[in-house]
Amino acid sequence: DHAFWYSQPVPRMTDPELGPDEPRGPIVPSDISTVPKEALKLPAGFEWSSVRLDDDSELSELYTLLKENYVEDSQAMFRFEYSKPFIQWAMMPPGYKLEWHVGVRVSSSRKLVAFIGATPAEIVIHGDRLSACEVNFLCVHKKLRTKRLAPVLIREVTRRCNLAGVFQAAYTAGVVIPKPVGFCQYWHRSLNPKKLIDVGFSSLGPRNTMSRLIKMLKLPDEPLTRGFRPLRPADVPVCCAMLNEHLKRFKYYQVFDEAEFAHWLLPREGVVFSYVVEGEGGALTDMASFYNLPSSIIGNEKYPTLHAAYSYYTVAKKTSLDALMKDAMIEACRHNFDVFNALDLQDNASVLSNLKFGPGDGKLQYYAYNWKCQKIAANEVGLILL
Ligand code: NHW
Ligand code: EN5
Repeated sequence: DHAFWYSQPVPRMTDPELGPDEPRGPIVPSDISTVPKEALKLPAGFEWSSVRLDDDSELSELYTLLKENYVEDSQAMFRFEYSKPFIQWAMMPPGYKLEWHVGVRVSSSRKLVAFIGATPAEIVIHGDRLSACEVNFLCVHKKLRTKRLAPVLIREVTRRCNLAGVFQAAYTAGVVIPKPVGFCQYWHRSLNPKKLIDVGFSSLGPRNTMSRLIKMLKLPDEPLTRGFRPLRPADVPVCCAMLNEHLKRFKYYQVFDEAEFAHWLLPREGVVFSYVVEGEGGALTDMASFYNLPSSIIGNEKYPTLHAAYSYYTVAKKTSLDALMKDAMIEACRHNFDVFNALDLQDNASVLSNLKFGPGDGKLQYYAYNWKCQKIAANEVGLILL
């Protein structure tokens, strides 16, 4: 089994874990001279087509492909619905490459039926710094599933990354494939419990009532930390250094230059919400952020959309992580999100229960392509992919 993945430079499922003193490194050497110059062959009737995400009609095609065919929960009740500005944010960081936005079209109709995207990133894993890429938005139209198209997409994006001298990748998935370097669990904090229960996202415990639950989950109207305010362009140098310094504590993370930090963290309406704590003398002491990733509620007439905020980078230096996460949730509530989601990575596990999060039924596996290394525990994961 795993006929595709076992042809790739990834560990086998049955490989023993690397011991603490065994050397880490690439599984196959990086040799740009042997990378094929021509695209892989697609099945007859399909062709490669890089998707121009700065063109609204091509962006709309990818948006629709994902809205109708991307990730669902285990019971197919919810499906991610990344917005168009979110897709641009996720796929067009500084240094992005059009050729890494790999689309597949039906030749006759031009219909976009599959996609995989990669973006460049500096990744640190167990202290080794790699000029790598992050891979996301792998999607094959529902009518073309189980025809081994996904391996062709993955091989093609790999070839295009290799041509640019990139031989390692970071990616996450809800499924287990060879071979995770670690995994995290999703936790959820209800902001709008009545709607969440109505749509089957959560349920009312046997010894609970709606009014008790609403009261128990009620948040203040305004953030509680004095000096909590949106991140601004002038804050970028200080906050970029703060975040990079914070991430050094973990075993899998991304390094941001100031342009990347500005791209990933400056507030974008309806996409990413970021805040700092500004002290009396104007010193920036902490930051918090979350992104907006709604899901369609499959087959629900009354409520078409679940509005979910996902915890993004939070750095607690002077203020407690607990207080920062709570202020982020208060902001999410003010912006009418239904639920606040977080992974148990970084230091999150230590505050989630207190803040009335509960564990979800979803796990997120972390992967490293073409890199052999030791397993990483959830609280040693610093990397947050979208
Ligand atoms: S995870 C989200 C992935 N997308 C979805 O789940 C959307 C809904 N599902 C689909 O569209 C975030 C299809 O089911 C997909 C599979 C396209 C998932 N990752 O075509 P076949 C990401 O985007 C393997 C990797 O027949 P299909 C990260 C599967 O194990 N592999 O299946 C993406 C099997 O291989 P095996 C996955 O259902 C990272 C083969 O695909 C996978 O029609 C990509 C079957 O292919 C997944 N999520 O299409 C890797 N799901 O060996 C990047 C299934 O087991 C690697 N498979 O036989 C790095 C590349 C860059 C390197 C640069 C140096
Ligand atoms: C790569 N960038 O399963 C992304 N979500 O728990 C791709 N469950 O929402 C990888 N099943 O537990 C994506 N409610 C992998 C995740 C795919 C989506 C997914 C899970 C994460 C999820 C919900 C709904 C379950 C519906 C039935 C869930 C319980 C919430 C409850 C709130 C109150 C406190 C206890 C928990």
